[in-house]
Amino acid sequence: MALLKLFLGALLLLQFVLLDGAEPQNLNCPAYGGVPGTPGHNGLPGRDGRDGKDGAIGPKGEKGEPGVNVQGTPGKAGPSGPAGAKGERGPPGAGAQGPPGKVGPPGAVGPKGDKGNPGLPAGTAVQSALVTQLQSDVKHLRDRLTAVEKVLGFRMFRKVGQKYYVTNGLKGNFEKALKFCSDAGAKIVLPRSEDENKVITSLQAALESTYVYAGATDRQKEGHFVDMSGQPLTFTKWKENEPNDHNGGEDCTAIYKSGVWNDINCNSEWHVVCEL
Ligand code: MFU
Ligand code: CA
Ligand code: CA
Repeated sequence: MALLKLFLGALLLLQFVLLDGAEPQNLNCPAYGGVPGTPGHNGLPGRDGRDGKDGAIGPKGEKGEPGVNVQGTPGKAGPSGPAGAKGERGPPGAGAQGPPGKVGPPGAVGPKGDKGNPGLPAGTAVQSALVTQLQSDVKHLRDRLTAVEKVLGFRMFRKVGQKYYVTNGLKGNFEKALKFCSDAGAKIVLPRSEDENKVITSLQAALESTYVYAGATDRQKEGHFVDMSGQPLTFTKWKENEPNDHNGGEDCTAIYKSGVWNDINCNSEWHVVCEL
């Protein structure tokens, strides 16, 4: 009897376990689709992309003006030089007793001095550096003023980069051109770039000049044009088929009003332009 009760209890328990885990039964009700919900918000922005590749290297900049603080600080004073030779003996006195003799030569070198004081305090060092800088700035300004004052002595001038091109509208052969420029503390013009070459043509337009002499010759070696220091030319603007040493007698250079160059006879007379 007890065994039957136990069996029935176990059966009941098994039924609960099985029914509990099961899904609710479909009760045959009709199903309707729900109303669509509102769209969700936009997501957060994504992370930054990776860096792009480096761009190409830009063109070279123009040459800068010369610095003003180019002079370094003065060095320490050097040691004193050796004593001079003993002076000649003075003439004897006229009367009974002559005047006292000259002071004798300096004595022998003394013993080594004590160790010097430590360096100046920081504030004074800054002041002394400032004075040095000002001295260098003043020198630079003086040099510039000297150049500008020279330029003002000419009838016409142009500034190009750090150079001044000057002229008095004078004409002469190559030798005369060289002398005129050197007497003025300048050099005969020699354009070193297209920019400089253009500035010459602007002076030529003002002068109504056909040719201006340039400081380049092939007197040393035919066909090999060099500047007045004998250095090869770094910029040229020869006209087509030039230099041609026409008639075997063209060793000087002239800039035509259009800017192109021609080798010409050094004795012909053309406008003179100098550079400072
Ligand atoms: C060209 C030039 C000469 C000269 C002559 C009249 O030669 O190269 O320098 O100007 O003309 C044919
Ligand atoms: Ca020649
Ligand atoms: Ca020629």
